[in-house]
Amino acid sequence: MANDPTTRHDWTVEEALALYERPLLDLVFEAQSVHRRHHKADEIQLCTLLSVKTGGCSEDCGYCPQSARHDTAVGAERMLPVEEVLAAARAAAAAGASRFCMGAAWREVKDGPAFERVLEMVRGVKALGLEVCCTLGMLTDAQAQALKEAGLDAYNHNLDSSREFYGEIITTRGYDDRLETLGAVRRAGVSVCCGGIIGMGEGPRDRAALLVTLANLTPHPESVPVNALVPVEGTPLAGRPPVDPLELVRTIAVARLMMPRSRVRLSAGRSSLTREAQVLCFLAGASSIFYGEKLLTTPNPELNADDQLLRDIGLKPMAPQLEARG
Ligand code: SAM
Ligand code: DTB
Ligand code: SF4
Repeated sequence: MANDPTTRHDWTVEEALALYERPLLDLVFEAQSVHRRHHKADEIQLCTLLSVKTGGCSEDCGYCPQSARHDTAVGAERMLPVEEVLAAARAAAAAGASRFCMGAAWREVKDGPAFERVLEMVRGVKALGLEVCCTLGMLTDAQAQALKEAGLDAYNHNLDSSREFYGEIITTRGYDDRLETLGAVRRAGVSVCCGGIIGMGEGPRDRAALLVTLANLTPHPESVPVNALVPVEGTPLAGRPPVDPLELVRTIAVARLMMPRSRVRLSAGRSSLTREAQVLCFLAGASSIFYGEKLLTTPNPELNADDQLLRDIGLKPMAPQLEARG
């Protein structure tokens, strides 16, 4: 019998690790069984990303090509004009995406013209009938509230790894800073999108501990992005060997079992996965992808390849889930 721990918030690392280490076919079977209880099995969410402010970031995240502390091919660029962002959002909607996510290479949001411009982007994207998401770094309660009032549906802010491993990757801000921003997002009534990265040199226990932190948030994050490290030349993690796709499958399956109602997103790293590995991730409970040729600064599969994959396996793009507006 599939075990269905719907809304537990008292997970231990030992329990999560025991799930992670189960025989793969049992784990995937159980994850798919739980998935089908809470989600439509033939639907996938397509989210399109756009970097609205690229590069020059003051943080030292070891994986990130946008950190000013790493010598990568990504330079500091100006913030995009609102019209250019809305043109990209219209194109994403026309291609079939239901959510549009805007990223900025900021440590934190600062009040002023740049934030005002983001609010305008949020209002504009929302008016196109898309779900709208942002990832802008740390936020205060007032900023989260302003984003909510502009129509923001979701905010992405990742914990990236376990509390223990986090310090190996980022030194310029702490785990508790991240949790504080997640609290501000939640208090403002914006959906929480929070996950991590695998393949940075962490072990199964770190992956289990990250999932425990996520699953013990009340309520669970509505979206859980699981990224495979995209190693970028010039970053400290450039030389990491590629993660075994089956580790990605296990991470997704355990996320699915621990947070049955959350949407688990197979996020960065799809360009280096075979179609078959991606299908296994879907079987393990992922039902969302980034759709568009570029993530923020690195390549993602071509639209044609993704369209073909979804057709071949019979998955249909989800429509935007917009809150009824009074
Ligand atoms: N600056 C904001 C922040 O850090 O919250 C928003 C943008 S940041 C690029 C969003 C997320 O992208 C990071 O938290 C990290 O999880 C993911 N990311 C960045 N570079 C990556 C890489 N090379 N491979 C996989 N994921 C990556
Ligand atoms: C998330 O978890 N993954 C996305 C999104 N949230 C913002 C970002 C992936 C970035 C990959 C590296 C790049 O393209 O710069
Ligand atoms: Fe800056 Fe975000 Fe990249 Fe970290 S992940 S360096 S905060 S853009």
